[in-house]
Amino acid sequence: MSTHSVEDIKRGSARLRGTLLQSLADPVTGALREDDQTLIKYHGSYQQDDRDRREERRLAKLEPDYAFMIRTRTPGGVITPAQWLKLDAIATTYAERGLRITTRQTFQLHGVIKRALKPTLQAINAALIDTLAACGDVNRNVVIAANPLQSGAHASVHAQAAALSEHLLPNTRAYHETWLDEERVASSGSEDEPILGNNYLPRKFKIGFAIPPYNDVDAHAQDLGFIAILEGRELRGYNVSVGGGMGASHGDPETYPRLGDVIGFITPDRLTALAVAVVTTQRDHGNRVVRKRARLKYTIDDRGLDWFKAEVERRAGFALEPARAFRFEHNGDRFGWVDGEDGRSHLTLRIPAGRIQDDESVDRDDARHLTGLRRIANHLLDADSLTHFRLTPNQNLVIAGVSQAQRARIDMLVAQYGLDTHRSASPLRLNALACVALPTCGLAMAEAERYLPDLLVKVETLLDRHGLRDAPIHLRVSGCPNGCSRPYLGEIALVGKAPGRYNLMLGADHRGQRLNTLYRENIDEPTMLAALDPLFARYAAERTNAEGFGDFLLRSGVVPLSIARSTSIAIEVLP
Ligand code: SRM
Ligand code: SF4
Repeated sequence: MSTHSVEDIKRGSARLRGTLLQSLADPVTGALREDDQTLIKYHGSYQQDDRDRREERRLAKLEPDYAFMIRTRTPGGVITPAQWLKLDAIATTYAERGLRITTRQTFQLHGVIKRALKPTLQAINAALIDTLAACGDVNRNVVIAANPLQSGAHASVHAQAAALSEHLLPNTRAYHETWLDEERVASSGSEDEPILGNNYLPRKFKIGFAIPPYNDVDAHAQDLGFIAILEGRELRGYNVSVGGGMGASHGDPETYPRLGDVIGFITPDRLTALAVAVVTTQRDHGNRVVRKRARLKYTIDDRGLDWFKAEVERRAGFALEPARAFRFEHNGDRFGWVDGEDGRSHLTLRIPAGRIQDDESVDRDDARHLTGLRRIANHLLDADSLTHFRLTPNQNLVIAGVSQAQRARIDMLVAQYGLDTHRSASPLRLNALACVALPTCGLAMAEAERYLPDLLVKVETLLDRHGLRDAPIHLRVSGCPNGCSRPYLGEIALVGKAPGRYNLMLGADHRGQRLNTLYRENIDEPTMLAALDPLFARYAAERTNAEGFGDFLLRSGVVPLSIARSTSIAIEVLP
C-alpha cells in the first residue's frame, strides 16, 4: 500500500496523471506503481488480483495474479445495440467472465491484464462510451429510473440527468492523454476544476433520479437523490434528498448506512444549480482528514441538516420549496413487457447478479445470456434509434423502445436462449441482489455473487415449507459491510463477516425508505436458515393482506425500527 494519503496523491498527480504512463510501460510487473493504483480509479479502473490464486502464487514465489477491473460511465445505463456488440467483443477479447451489470447501471469488465488496458479502453471509447470518473473521488455514474421512455416526462428526467452527468465531469485531459493518445500541451496538469475542486471531492459522490411510484435507483441511498414529481404527464420538478449512503465498517460506530433526508422541492430549471451547490458544499466542508468519515452523510451529521440546507440555498441563490407528496411502491424492477405511451414496449429480463455470460454454473437456469443477447443486439441493429438496451440499478436488463413489429422476434430469441427466466422465477429470485465480492474484490470478507445461486435454492426451499414461494421478499447479499448491493435496504440481507459467515440483517421495507437492523451477528448458513425458519412460519400465519416481510417483522416486534433518518417518510402520502 502507498504511504501517501489519497489527498496527497491527488494533489501531487498533475490532475490525475501521476506516473501512469511509466507504470503502464513497465514490463517487469503486472501491477502499477502504488500511487498510480489510486489514480487509475479516476480513469474508471481498479487494480485487483485473483484472490482464488493468491496462496498458490505466494507458494510459487510469484507476484499476485494482477488484473484490472474496468467500469463504464453510462448514465442511466443506456446502450445502443451497436455499442452492445462492441462491448461484448471487447469483453470476449480482453476480459474474463463476460460483462457484469452493476448496481449503478454500468458495465464492469474483470480480468483485463495491464498490457491490454490501453487497447481495451481505446476500444470502449471507440464505441462512444467512456470510463472517465466511473470510480474515484468524483461524481460517479448517475443512476436514473429505468424505462424512461414510458412517457415524455420520463424522457425529460433522463435528459436532465444525463446532462448533469456531463456537467459534473472532471476537466482534466489526463484520461485522453493516457489512453487516447491526445497530445500533451503546456497547460496539461493545471486544468481548472471549478466544480470538483483542484483536489477533487473528499470522497466518492453519487446521484440518482427516481420516478415514483418506482424507486429502482434507491434514491435515499444516494448522496444526492432527485425524486421526480409528475402531474399527469408533466414533470413539475424534484424533491431533493441528501446524505444517503450505505458504506460502513464492522464494529465501527463512527460509520453507518444512512438514508437521505428530503430537504425540499425544486423546479426542473434549478436542477443544475442545486446539484452544483450540494457538490461544492461537500467539496469545501467534507472531511479530508479522516477518510472513512468523508462521505456527504457524515458532513451533514457533523454540521447539522439545517446548516447544510442553508449553505446549499446560499450557494444556489434560491430557497427550496416545501417538499411535495410522493409515494414509492417498491425498489425492484418490473419484469416482462411494459408498454409505453408511444406504442413502444420495454422488456425487462432478469440477469442473475448482473453477470452476462454463457457459463451455466452462474445460475441454475441454464440461460445463455452472452450469446442470446448478442443475437438480439444483432437483430436490433436494423431497428430505429428508439430501440436500445438499458441496464437497471438492480443488475437487470431492459430491451427498451421495441416496436410492435419487433416483439415477436425478440420473444422468440429470448425463449430460444432461455432468457425468459422471469416467467418462472420466484419473487425472491427476481429481486435478489449480490455484489461481486470474491474472487476479484479486494475488500470482500465472504462470497456474494458466487454464493447467490446456492443461497436462493436454500431460502426458496424454506419458503416452500411455509407456502411462501410467491411472497415478494427482497434479499440482498454483500461480501463486506461496504454495501455495494445496498444490503441495508433489503428485507433480508447478508453482510459478509468472514468466509462462510454473515451478519443477518432484517426489517427494511421494499420501498427503499427504511433501513434494516442487525438480527444475528457472524453466523454460518445453517444458523441463518434456522433463524429464518420460525420467522417465515410466523409471517405465513400472521401477515395481514399484502404485508411485506420487512413490514411484518417490524409490526410484530421481531426487529426494532432502525434509526432511519429520512424525512421522506413524514411527507409521504401513505396508502
Ligand atoms: Fe461498491 C468499493 C463493486 C456499487 C459502496 N465497490 C467497491 C470496489 C471497487 C472494491 C474496492 O474498492 O476495491 C468493488 C469492486 C468489486 C469488483 O471486483 O468488481 C465494488 N460497487 C461495486 C459494484 C460492482 C457492485 C455490484 O455488484 O454491482 C457496484 C458498481 C457501481 C458502479 O457501477 O459505479 C458498486 N458500491 C456500490 C454501492 C451501491 C450504489 O452506489 O448504489 C455502494 C453503496 C452506496 C454508497 O456508496 O454508500 C457501494 N463500494 C462501496 C464502498 C463503501 C463506500 C463508503 O462510503 O464507505 C466501497 C469501499 C470504498 O469506497 O472504500 C466500495
Ligand atoms: Fe466488494 Fe464489499 Fe463491495 Fe461486495 S460490498 S463488492 S465485497 S466492497
